[in-house]
Amino acid sequence: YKNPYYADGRSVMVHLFEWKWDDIALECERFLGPKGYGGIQISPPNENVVIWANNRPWWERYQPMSYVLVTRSGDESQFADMVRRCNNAGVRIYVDAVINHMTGEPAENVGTGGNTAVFGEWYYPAVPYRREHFNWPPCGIEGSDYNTNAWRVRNCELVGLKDLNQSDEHVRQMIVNFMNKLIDLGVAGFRIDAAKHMWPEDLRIIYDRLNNLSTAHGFPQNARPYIYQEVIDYGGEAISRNEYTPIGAVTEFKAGMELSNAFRGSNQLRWFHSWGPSWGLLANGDALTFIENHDNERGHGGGGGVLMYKQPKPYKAAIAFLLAHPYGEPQIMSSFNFQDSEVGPPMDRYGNIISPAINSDGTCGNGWVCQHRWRQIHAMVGFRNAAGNTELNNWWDNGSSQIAFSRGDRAFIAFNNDGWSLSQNLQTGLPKGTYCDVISGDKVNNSCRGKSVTVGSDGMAQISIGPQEYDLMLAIHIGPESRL
Ligand code: QV4
Ligand code: CA
Repeated sequence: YKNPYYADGRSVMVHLFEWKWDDIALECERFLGPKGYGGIQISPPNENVVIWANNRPWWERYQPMSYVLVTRSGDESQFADMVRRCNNAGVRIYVDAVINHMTGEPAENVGTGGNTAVFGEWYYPAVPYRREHFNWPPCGIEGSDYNTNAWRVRNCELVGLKDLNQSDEHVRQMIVNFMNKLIDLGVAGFRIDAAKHMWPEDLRIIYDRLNNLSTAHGFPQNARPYIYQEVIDYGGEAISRNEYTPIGAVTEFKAGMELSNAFRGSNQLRWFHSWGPSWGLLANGDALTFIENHDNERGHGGGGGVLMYKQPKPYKAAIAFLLAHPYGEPQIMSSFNFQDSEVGPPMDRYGNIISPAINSDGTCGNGWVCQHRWRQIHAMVGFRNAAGNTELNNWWDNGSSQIAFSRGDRAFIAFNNDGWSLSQNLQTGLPKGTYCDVISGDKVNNSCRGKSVTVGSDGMAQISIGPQEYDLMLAIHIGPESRL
């Protein structure tokens, strides 16, 4: 359950938060496939309750009404078309699976697929679920439970969301049917929403009943779905992420917290020489790493304090480190612009999501941020793919926040988060030649729009990054995007 089964030579997952299936299919073909992205986390594909009272907030999608594949992102045929086209473009799809709970008790009672429920009776006819399928009698998770009471965190309601009993055979079967349907449609795995709120032994039984990935969609024989479980664990709680690593990968929230802290200037980059488990992070193969997610970029999920698109310079640098370093399975966020933390994606007055516009310079419009299209970010996907599974070598630092390292003889990166210039002759590990820095500009017509770096036959090169430059890192690698 810990292998994302990316296509050969690819890496990096992007969360296309609230995107529509038709738009994702196009994005796979016109951008993500060509740029080397490995996969996409999509928003929950199953029917959710419609909440006009809050003007269609993004979080309505975390209140399931049924497992019918109809949402604002599209219907089942659009979903199937997206998965097929993305797989054909070499890009895998990972589903955000909301299986801990159903809805709360909203005033409105119609789902995105037109189904209704009887909230007061815990009755969801379109699944079907009835009262006996929920943890009973209902109780609400209180703040103090997280530190003291694992049972209540798992058997009581998370913010009033009706809590399914995953030890019930019928509940297991409905969840397994839903997930297997998605696997048969060609998805490569799942984010398990609110995994902390479910018992690991129940999850194990559910995972073990999942089908192998579909060979009809290009996966190898006997491939198990990639499973990464959302467990927020900064330490000190009654529930530990270590209870979940035996059954799948886990979201590593500490990675984004530490990198945000450092690139904000509150910690020196030299300490990242030992980045990985010795920082208290999960074992390499267990960790889904990211800077920010859809919750903490907007202060949900105990969030806050992480870098996000509104602080572009340190944010891009934190992502560059995340993608350059071999530790973890990295994911990046692709957001829509927001001021209000509840507001949903750009929509028309009927509630239909408005597609991103693609500007002539490749950036997005219509309210979509599209970090995955920022040059400094997609260039680092190319860097990671060029680096492959090479090790980290040639670490250098100045005793403060100027650092550099190489990945085997394939890729080299330097960062300057100090308030003065970096100007050094450094070992890049790369073959002799001239390389374009992929951060400061593309290679166009065999010349560099940004900086160029000349590597000598001994692998050494003069590296310069001033303190006031637009970006604080420089990256070069083998392969046509960088080498002249
Ligand atoms: C309100 C009150 C409750 C009350 C309830 C009574 O706040 O105190 O009990 O009414 O009915 C929305 C509202 C929330 C409301 C709730 C139920 O924001 O105010 O409760 O609906 O009506 C997202 C949002 C939540 C949202 C939820 C469902 O973040 O605000 O709740 O969707 O729409 C913990 C967990 C972690 C979780 C994180 C947010 O350990 O698992 O909190 N993260 C995941 C997702 C997240 C999602 C959920 C879990 C739930 O990443 O996006 O919550 O599926 O850390
Ligand atoms: Ca639960």
